[in-house]
Amino acid sequence: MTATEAAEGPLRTTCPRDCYDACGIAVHRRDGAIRAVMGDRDHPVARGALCGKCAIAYNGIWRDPAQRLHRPLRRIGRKGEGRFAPATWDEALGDIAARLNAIRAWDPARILHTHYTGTVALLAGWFGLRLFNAIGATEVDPDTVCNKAGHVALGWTLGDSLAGFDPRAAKDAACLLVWGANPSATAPHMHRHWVGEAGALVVIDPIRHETAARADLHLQLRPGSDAALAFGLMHVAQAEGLLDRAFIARHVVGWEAIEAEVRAATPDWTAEATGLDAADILRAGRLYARGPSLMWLGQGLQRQPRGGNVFRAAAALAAVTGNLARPNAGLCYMNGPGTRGVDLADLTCPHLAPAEPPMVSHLDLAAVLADPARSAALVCWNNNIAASSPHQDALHAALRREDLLHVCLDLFETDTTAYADWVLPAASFLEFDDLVLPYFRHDVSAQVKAAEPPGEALPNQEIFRRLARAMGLVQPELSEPDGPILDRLVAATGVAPDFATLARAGTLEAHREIYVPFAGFRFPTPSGKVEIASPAALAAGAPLVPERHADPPPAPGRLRVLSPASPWTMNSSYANDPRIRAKLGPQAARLHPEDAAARGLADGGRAMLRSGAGSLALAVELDPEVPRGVAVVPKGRWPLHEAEGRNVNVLYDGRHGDVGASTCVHGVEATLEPLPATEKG
Ligand SMILES: Nc1nc2c(c(=O)[nH]1)N[C@H]1C(S)=C(S)[C@@H](COP(=O)(O)OP(=O)(O)OC[C@H]3O[C@@H](n4cnc5c(=O)[nH]c(N)nc54)[C@H](O)[C@@H]3O)O[C@H]1N2
Ligand SMILES: Nc1nc2c(c(=O)[nH]1)N[C@H]1C(S)=C(S)[C@@H](COP(=O)(O)OP(=O)(O)OC[C@H]3O[C@@H](n4cnc5c(=O)[nH]c(N)nc54)[C@H](O)[C@@H]3O)O[C@H]1N2
Ligand code: SF4
Ligand SMILES: [Mo]
Repeated sequence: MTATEAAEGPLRTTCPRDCYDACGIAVHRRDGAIRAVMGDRDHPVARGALCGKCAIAYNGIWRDPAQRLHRPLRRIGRKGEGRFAPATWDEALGDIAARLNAIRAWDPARILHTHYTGTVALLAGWFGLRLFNAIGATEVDPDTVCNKAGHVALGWTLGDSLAGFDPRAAKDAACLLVWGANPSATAPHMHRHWVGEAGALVVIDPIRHETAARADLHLQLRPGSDAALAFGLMHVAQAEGLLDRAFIARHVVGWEAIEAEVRAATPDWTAEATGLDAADILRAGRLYARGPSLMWLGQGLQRQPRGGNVFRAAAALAAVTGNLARPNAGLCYMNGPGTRGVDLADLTCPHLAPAEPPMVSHLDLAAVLADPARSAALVCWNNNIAASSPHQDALHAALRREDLLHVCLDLFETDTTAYADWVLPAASFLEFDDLVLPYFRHDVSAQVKAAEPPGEALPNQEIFRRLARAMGLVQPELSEPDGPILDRLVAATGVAPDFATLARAGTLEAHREIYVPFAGFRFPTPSGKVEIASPAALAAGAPLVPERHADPPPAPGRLRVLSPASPWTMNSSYANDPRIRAKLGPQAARLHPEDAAARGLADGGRAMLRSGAGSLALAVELDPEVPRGVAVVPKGRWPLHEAEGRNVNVLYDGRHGDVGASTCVHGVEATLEPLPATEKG
């Protein structure tokens, strides 16, 4: 133990994974080296424990020097082979800068950059956009692979998708509705310590995950039938005098336009459309509408072909029952930096862009990368596209293009780095200071440097500063150092005067009183009201009002493939840790025993899952809790660890959802056929 540690205890920092929990971490060190990474006992969410996956990975591959990238790597093999030779930073940045400048002089929009939430810390997540804004590159719209439909739909309806309820409100709420989220995997501490705080817990999910199993009421509906359910729940409120007529009159536009549809959504109709029991629909409608109720809209919920419509219908339910803009009532999709007083533009500097930056959807990435007229370079950071983006076979084929300059920043050699011309070693969150604004609680948390990066690895933002310099770009924003930015952001939150003060505390609450989104009933829509009827939606080609829609059940012989989060990986992160891989077991499809029997499949047998886009050989796991017509194949495995070099994303052709060119990966339908035991997959 160092003298400092003896005096002050372990170093406090924050987990910056894309996770609702944003745990406080205690780093135990001895003689300057990290001994153990554990949950911070004093942190209100972590309460002394990391989740299982981080407890393994932060004490495994993330700190294993043999697994981490140390130096820039230059490709010496064919793309996809993953053969590299080490190079110096000067060689790497010199070559990348020269090639990017040449493309820039000709058509900067053919430089693509894709980034997502490998880390959500602000500098490592967002500083890089300054460079790409300055050169007028094309951004692969990050949210399109995750949650864009929900953002667009809530933007239309409420004016803001990033102002959600304060989780501290739960203990005074009569009902918490968890809709298409799986906290038991994706917010494990909220699952354990928080979801039970409200009077009643209602979960709406086709899968009976652990949070659903502990709920007072689990509505295990058919995938894609949630808008019909929302209308059914509004019907219960309408029929039982539980509508908030005063709220509707003052704060809602468009109730009259859906009222007849709500009247038609009787419990019997809704039961038929969703596969639920009418009695459960009644019970859920009463519990929720009586309120005060909180509605947590999960990201899994909107990854459906009509996910935008689902979100508009759900938000309408919250509005017409008056469960918005009140203490202990509200909805949460996620909480953005704005609820902490931070403007992301301070980090991304959109003013540097010569024009509105061009964008393409992740769903079109394979097609754009296959086309030299649309792409000449790709810079990828915080994002493992070869594992996690749709249309996997087509994307891998496009990444083999010899004339595409591909630069990839990561901590590890991944499926994506295997295709890169240059792999640049990034420092991990344990190795530099940064700021985390959790997207569930309204906290402000410090990420604090606990160790030196391995070898020559650098934080993303430093790599982008050096690249900008190598490219001869002189705007001062491109070289601004971390310290002043962190101090400015912390000061903007108001929780502390500077970063060092926050770092000593670890995490501070941004609001002393419970935060009430849309307080004073101020909705930042064009009308200032909740827009169930949205002219903006209509202008974008969507219906004026949400529709009483349910996807039909899969065609005979087909299964709806759901590929949600696994408790053992963070998206694709950690699937390279041997202890995590042991937890994951073989790639498998979980399905109902009757669906398996109908196909001649037994537990542990091998089968081929086949969609219009591709096919995947995997093991079969029987689970009576999975509803009929559904196969569950969790996301996050690394194609390069699989015999066939593929994961579940080979099945999704990248079809756009109804709103925002956003993913509808949970809308994939596939057949499943037995494979002879000898045929390897
Ligand atoms: N089938 C299916 N596919 C899905 C989904 C689904 O539900 N089903 N979900 C989608 C969703 S929601 C998402 S968000 C995507 C995300 O999918 P991924 O892009 O796989 O996300 P992550 O694993 O969070 O992070 C990506 C990479 O960031 C790296 N990384 C971590 N920290 C840093 C850092 O500081 N610097 C750098 N340079 N790299 C770092 C990690 O090592 C990792 O390789 O997957 C999508 N894919
Ligand atoms: N352990 C772990 N935690 C994670 C991640 C991870 O990969 N692993 N990923 C992180 C990221 S990037 C994100 S975006 C979040 C996502 O976290 P969540 O919001 O919890 O989303 P998912 O796990 O994708 O899906 C949640 C649930 O949506 C359900 N679902 C699918 N289709 C439908 C439908 O039609 N109707 C309803 N009602 N439910 C449906 C699935 O059955 C699943 O249980 O998790 C974050 N946290
Ligand atoms: S991934 Fe989530 S649950 Fe796990 S340690 Fe990080 S914040 Fe906590
Ligand atoms: Mo995500």
